[in-house]
Amino acid sequence: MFPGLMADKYPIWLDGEIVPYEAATTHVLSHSLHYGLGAFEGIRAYKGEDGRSAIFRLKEHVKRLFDSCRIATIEVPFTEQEICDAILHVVRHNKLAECYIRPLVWLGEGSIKVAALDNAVRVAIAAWPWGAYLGDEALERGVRLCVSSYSRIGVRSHFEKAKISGQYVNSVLAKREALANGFDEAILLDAQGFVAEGTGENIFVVRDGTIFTPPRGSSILAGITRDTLLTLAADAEIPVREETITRSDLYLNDEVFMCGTAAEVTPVREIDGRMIGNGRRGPIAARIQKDYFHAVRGNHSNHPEWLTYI
Ligand code: PPE
Repeated sequence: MFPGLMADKYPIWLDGEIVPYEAATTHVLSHSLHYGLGAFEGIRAYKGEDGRSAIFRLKEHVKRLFDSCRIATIEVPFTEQEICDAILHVVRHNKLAECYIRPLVWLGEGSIKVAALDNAVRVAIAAWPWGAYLGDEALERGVRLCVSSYSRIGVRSHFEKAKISGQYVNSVLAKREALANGFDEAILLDAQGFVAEGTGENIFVVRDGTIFTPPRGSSILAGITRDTLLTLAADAEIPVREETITRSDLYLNDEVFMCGTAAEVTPVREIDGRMIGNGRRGPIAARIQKDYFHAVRGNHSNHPEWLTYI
């Protein structure tokens, strides 16, 4: 089901040092395994035309990890700078020119009571090569989506700005349902029925040359890729409106695409069995995708501030 994963036994940074893959373990009575209080990030590194590799928007990802922990009332036993350095260290140690990086903060063994105020806070950073999240063809041909039967958890009980582990049960179930029904990915509507996001991606709709995406503060993760695309669209003078999107907008449009660190910029060719545009990657998705891959690789990019060279 996950080709390549077993072979990717790269050493992992664990609580301050690099350990062999097999040694990066936690006890079955780790609090987070039972209750889901933990936080994680997904970050990518890319190699540019000049042969140099860089981590994309490292500081922003590490800041969001700390923001997630603040919301989750977890005190990280490292500084943001130490975690940035640790990420660079593990990527260099594993000699990875291009990779996905997964920092995880969780509560270890100790009390198994709900509050778990004194359990050790553990931190791991894994890094391994990872290709296209939604399949190799997805970036060019586009993916097939369904509107999920699950709603995005509402902002009264879901911290939309945090990547808190337990919150992802909602995504896991929606993704499993979509795959079981033969789709590539699900779109979740929020509690009111407005379009929120994919299980691990933000969503963009194009109509008459304007890009629309749900606003920050709605039931979406304010993705770093989303923010990148808003900047790239402004650079390209493509008008963007952050506004509420309905299910009608998913059907009445010229193009749809999704984005995320893992998913990068993935065009959508079908939603609920209805063809989007002409069923192929549209011109605005193609333009934004090209600009995105230039930016992450530092090729012909106006945003060197987004790169931390390895
Ligand atoms: N929404 C959700 C729910 C989400 O999980 C992600 C990231 C995004 C939007 C896009 O955020 P950003 O990566 O900052 O642009 N999903 C991460 C995890 C995917 C997974 O675990 O699978 C990711 O893309 O790394």
